[in-house]
Amino acid sequence: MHCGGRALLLPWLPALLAGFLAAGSEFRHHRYEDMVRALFAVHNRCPYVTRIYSVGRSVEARHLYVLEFSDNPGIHEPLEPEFKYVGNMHGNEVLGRELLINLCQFLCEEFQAGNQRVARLLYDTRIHVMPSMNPDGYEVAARQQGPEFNGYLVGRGNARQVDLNRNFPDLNALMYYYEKSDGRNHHLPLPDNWEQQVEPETRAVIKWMQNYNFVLSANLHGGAVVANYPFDKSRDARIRGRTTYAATPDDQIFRNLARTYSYAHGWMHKGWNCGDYFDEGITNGASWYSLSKGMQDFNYLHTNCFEITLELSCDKFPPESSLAGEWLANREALVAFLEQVHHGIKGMVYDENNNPIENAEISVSGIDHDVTSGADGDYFRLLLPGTYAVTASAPGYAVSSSTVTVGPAGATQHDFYLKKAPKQNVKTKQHHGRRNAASPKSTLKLGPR
Ligand code: GEM
Ligand code: ZN
Repeated sequence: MHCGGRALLLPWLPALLAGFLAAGSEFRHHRYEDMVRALFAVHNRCPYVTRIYSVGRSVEARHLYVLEFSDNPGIHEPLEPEFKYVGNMHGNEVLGRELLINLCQFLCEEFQAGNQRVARLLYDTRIHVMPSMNPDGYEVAARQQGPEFNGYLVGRGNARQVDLNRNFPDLNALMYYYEKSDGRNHHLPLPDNWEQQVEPETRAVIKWMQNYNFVLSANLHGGAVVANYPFDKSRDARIRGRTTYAATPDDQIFRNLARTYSYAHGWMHKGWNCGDYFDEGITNGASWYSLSKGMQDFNYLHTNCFEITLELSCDKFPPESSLAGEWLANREALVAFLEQVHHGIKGMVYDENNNPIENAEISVSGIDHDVTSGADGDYFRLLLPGTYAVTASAPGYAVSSSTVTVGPAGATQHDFYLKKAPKQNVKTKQHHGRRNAASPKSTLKLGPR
C-alpha cells in the first residue's frame, strides 16, 4: 500500500492545485476565526465522513477544535485504529497548523473525487486532526511577530506564557523510579492533583488522550527539519550539555515510523537542514537535547499511543509564499505516516462467553512495553514484520499465548479468548489498567514549570 500510494496521489495533483488556487489560494495563514471557518467549510463539504468537536478551551476560551474523518464519524468501530495529528502546540510554530488545514481539505476533496487510497484510509481508520493546540499563542505570534519577523519565542507559550511541551506530568521520572521495583512502563498513573498542576490546554488534551484509544500520532512543530522520536528526556537530564540517546523498548518501531515521514518528505531525509545534520532526517529526542514534561513521552508512558514529533520548517513562521511548496513537500509524508497505523497486530480479547474484555494487557516477548485493549475489547500493537510470541492477560483470567507473524503490509489480526483462571492461579497484577481503582497513584510532585 505504501509504495503504490505515491503514484495513486499524483494524478489528482494538478486538479487539486488548480482548485486551491482558484478558490483564492488556500495557502495562507489562518488566524483563529479563519481556521474555524476553514474547518467548518470542510465539514460542510464532506458532512458524512467528518465531524467537528472541541476537546476544551484555551486560557482565553478559544476552542481546541478537532476535525475527525471516518466513514462513521463519532463512533469507534472495533478493530479500526484511532489516529491523531496535533499542530501548533507552540503558538509561534505555524506551519503544522496550515499543513493540517491543507490535509483536512485534501482528505475531503480526494474522498469526494473517488481517490481509492484516501477512501480506504477513511473506511479503515478514524483520523483526528487538531490543527492548533495553542490558539492563544498563535494570536500573539500573528499579531506581534507575523510572518515577516523572526522573533524566536513570541507566542511560543500559551496566554500565561507556559510552554505546553514542558507542561505534562513527568512520567519519565516515575518510570525510572519504577525501574527499581516492577519495571512497569505503560499506563503510568497521574498524580491525584494533576488537573490543578497543568494548563487548560494540557488538561484538555490529556483528557482527550484518555477518552480515545489512540494508536499512533504526530505532533507538528517548527524551527528545524527532522522527525524526532522518544524518549525526549534523557536518563540523566541533569548532565547539562551532554546528550544521551534514550531508547524506548520500541526503538526500532519508532525509528521506522520517523523514517517513514522523513523519506516521504521532500528533503527531510537528506539530513542537512537549517544548519544541522540529522542522519536520515531522524533523531532520538534525548540524543538531540533532553526535554522534561513533553507530550511525546507522555503519550507512550500513559496511553497506548505511539507519538513522534515532527519539526517541519527552519522558519517557525514561514512566509505565505512558501506554504504551497511546503504542502507539496509534506503531503505524501502526512498520508504515508497515517497509513503506518495499520501495521503490526490487532485483534479482540474475549472471555469464554464472547464478551469483550477491556484493559487486557497485550505483551510481546522481547519488547518490554505492553498495550491494553480498549472499551470494545480491541487492541492494536504496532510491530515491524517478524514472528512474535504474544500474550494476553487480564485479572481473573488465565494467561493466553500465541505465536503471530506480521507481514510487511496491513495488520495481522489475532483474537484472544481468555478462560477464567482457577482461584489459586489468578494473576494479580497490582498495576493493571489505568482506570483500575486499585492502581497506585503517583506521589511524585510535578514541580515548578
Ligand atoms: C521541541 S520538541 C522536539 C525536540 N525534542 C528533543 N528532545 N530535543 C521542544 O519542545 O523544545 C522543539 C520545538 O519546540 O519545536
Ligand atoms: Zn515547538
